[in-house]
Amino acid sequence: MTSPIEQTLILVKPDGVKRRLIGEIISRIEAKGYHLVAVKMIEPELSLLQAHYREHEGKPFYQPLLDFMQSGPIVAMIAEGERVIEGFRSIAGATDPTVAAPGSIRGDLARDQGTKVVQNLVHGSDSVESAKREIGIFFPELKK
Ligand code: D4T
Repeated sequence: MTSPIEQTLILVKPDGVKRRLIGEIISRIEAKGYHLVAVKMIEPELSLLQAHYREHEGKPFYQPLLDFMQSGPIVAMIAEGERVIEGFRSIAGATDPTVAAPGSIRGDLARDQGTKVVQNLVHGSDSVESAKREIGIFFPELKK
């Protein structure tokens, strides 16, 4: 079986940065064997987050999600490798950290904090199309 090399957008969310987990998260990505091809710390503009999370507009957690994502710096990264989109979502674990599998980033390092939006440390693109779109949003300077 041959798999194409993919790229995915990974974010360390403000809870991950505040809890000093950037290194731990990057270690897990690299230990799995993926290559980081771009990394930067940013405080994203509202318009950038609105573009990124447009699919969630109107949902009850939408505004809390935007507020949370603006509550401190985040780290944006592009990781590369065969099936990296699926592979990173596997090492990130389920969206709800309470039930995310032990061994995953969210399962080992996060839990329900009683907040209106789930604080789950990381984001990873969920498809090739999303990855292209999200990399364009967070890394416009890399557009070919
Ligand atoms: P992200 O996009 O941050 O990687 O997370 P997921 O891919 O795992 O989840 P998502 O896009 O469906 O949700 C985005 C963000 O909103 C929070 N959330 C989500 C929440 O607080 N309540 C919910 O019911 C859902 C679905 C968690 C992640």
